Amino acid sequence: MSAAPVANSEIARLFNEAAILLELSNENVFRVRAYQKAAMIIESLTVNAAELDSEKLTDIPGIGKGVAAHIGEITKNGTFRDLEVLRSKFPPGLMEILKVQGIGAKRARHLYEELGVDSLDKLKALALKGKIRALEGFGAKVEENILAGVQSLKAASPARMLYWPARRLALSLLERLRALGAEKAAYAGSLRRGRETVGDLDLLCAGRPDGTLTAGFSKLPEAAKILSVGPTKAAIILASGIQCDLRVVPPEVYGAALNYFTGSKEHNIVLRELALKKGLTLNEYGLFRLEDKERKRPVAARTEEEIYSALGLEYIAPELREGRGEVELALTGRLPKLVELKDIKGDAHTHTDISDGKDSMSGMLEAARSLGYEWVFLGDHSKSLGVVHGINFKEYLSSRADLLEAAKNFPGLKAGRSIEMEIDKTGRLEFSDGEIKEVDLVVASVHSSMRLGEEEMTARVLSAMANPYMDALAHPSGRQLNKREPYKLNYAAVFKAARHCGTALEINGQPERQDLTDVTARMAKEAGLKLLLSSDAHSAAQLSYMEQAVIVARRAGLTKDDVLNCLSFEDFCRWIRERRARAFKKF
Ligand code: DGT
Ligand code: CA
Ligand code: CA
Ligand code: ZN
Repeated sequence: MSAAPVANSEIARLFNEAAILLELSNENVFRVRAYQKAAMIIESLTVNAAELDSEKLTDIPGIGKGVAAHIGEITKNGTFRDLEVLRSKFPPGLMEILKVQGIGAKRARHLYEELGVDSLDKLKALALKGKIRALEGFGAKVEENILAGVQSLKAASPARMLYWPARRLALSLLERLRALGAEKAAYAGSLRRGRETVGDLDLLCAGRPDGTLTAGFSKLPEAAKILSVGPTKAAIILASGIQCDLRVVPPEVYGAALNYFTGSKEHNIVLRELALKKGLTLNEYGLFRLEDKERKRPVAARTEEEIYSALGLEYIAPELREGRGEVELALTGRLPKLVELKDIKGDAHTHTDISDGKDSMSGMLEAARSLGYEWVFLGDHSKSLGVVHGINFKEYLSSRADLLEAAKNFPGLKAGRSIEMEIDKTGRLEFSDGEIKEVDLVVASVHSSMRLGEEEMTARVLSAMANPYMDALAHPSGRQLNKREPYKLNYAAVFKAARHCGTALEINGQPERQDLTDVTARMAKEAGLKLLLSSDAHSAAQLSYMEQAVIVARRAGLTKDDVLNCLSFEDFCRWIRERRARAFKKF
């Protein structure tokens, strides 16, 4: 058995760390970008970077000799020299400070150099004493925000891992388990249910319970710490700090174990109660008749499908297994037919390198085509937000002409030019009425003054929606998981107004956004609204975040009919035209 290669996610993590440390060192911004870009490319590879030689690595667009050499070092040593040199320059606590909302490399360096801030606790203590505001470029407001940031960071810890990186990790571990001889391998638990964050990873294998798999698992390079190893169970802590549990079961009971360890606990309880009513009993080894005291001859155990069917239920997709009434629906054949990734025909909220995206229009079109999309809207911000260069109306028109030109190289892919329109503090959209009506698709969102009270924030969003050209409300809560709380919004009022104006609500697929959430998206559907799924991609590789949005949509119980991305380009454009015309009559 050869040693398993280092996971792509781990390599990406090291490059991102190097980028942050370079920024702290006030290094040339191009070197910083080079590391960030390398991290992004490696994270999106479908092969293990650690298994490629330097020639193959440099064949990958965006990976040069330097990065390839670093990957070689990481494969051998788990780190690279340049990173170690950078690490030695700063105290480890400084990386923690950078997680505080509102503190970037520049501020962190300033805090460290001027006040010796090298830990979250020190930062909090100084903020409470009012010492931060005195620093040049900080002030009382910034100090207050920093304090709030430290608090919400502490409240969120121990942080649950975001779905997307957790799934990448799990998939790479499943590969290892198959290489170790597992007949079948899957992730279970909250990850399989598609929860927005997960507490730990639960992996399940079918194989001989003789201890080979668990022992091999505990010796993987990803295992930073071993918690326990037995013949059928093992638990390790991964480098990122998250726990990973492994269970090994014989293939005959794989379905029962998968069902049990997928949960949720609430779903399992409802299933067990139903089993009892039918004179059956359900556990991780199978579904048995109560009379079968020895539990030797299961009615069903090999697959989940057999178990649901033996219980008289439709198959329940893992995303619905939260004990929210799904078993009652399955009993009477009323489960929604959930939307699937393959139903998605296009993406409507993206960014190019004209504002804050990393890739050109052609790069984005190429990626959209490789995903098999029928259509894509390439967007950019309307307004300059901090470092982001937004576009004005003139730039919109010229870049739209450029897009239509570039799209000629992609026959079969239809393209439109969208704008992520800033909703200002008073609820006005950035472009004038005469300008905005020329924009192919307008997704509007809030990025500033996010601390308004609920009433004021709701009024702000409602007044934006009164603009007939606002087609969709993007990332409607403004939250960033583990970082920033959602802003206060009266969803019932917003959904009612959206229904009136024909505005779509977005499910944003950025792993740290995921809003609307499974709960609010379900409310939106019940309020009669259509949902727009988007990757909000800031690079070509990020177009794949559409899958994250689909998972949220499935947890919300959405079908193809609820999701605008399932329309053909022609029908989607008709939807835009008709909603604008209808909305116009009302205002
Ligand atoms: P997490 O890890 O907090 O994101 O959430 P889960 O759902 O992955 O929870 P976890 O890892 O504690 O357990 C995985 C699954 O195993 C859980 O969804 C259902 C099953 N399970 C664990 N403990 C129990 C239990 O005490 N009773 C029942 N019925 N099922 C359990
Ligand atoms: Ca779990
Ligand atoms: Ca667990
Ligand atoms: Zn945005």
